[in-house]
Amino acid sequence: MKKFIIIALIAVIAVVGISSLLKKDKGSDDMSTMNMNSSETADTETATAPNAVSIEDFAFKQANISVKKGTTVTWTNNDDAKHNVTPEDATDDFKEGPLLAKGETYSVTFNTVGSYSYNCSPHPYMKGVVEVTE
Ligand SMILES: [Cu+2]
Repeated sequence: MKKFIIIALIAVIAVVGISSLLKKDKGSDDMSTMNMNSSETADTETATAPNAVSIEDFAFKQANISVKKGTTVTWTNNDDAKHNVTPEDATDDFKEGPLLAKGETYSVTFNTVGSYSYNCSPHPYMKGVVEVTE
């Protein structure tokens, strides 16, 4: 009878021990999965200069940007087609740019706070806005 009790005790200890080990493993698995997910999220955010606008696929990217007063914004044409930057209301700072071939750039320094809408004169449906803040 004593032998049976000892065997039963060992069995109980073994079961409790194994199940707590399994729980631990599961917990650490969840943790590592979470860590992987958070680093993946960070990687997907690509850092682009806030004052750079790419012209690609017949669109300005990003179409809407916000910069501080005194910032020079540079547009780069990455399309095979020629594009330009044409302000809706030209100012002393912001004038119509030349037609840009692929790889060419156009830069404008915005010295006055305001909202500057522009498009591409050959393709007026291509639109963008530069918000200039204090
Ligand atoms: Cu265009």
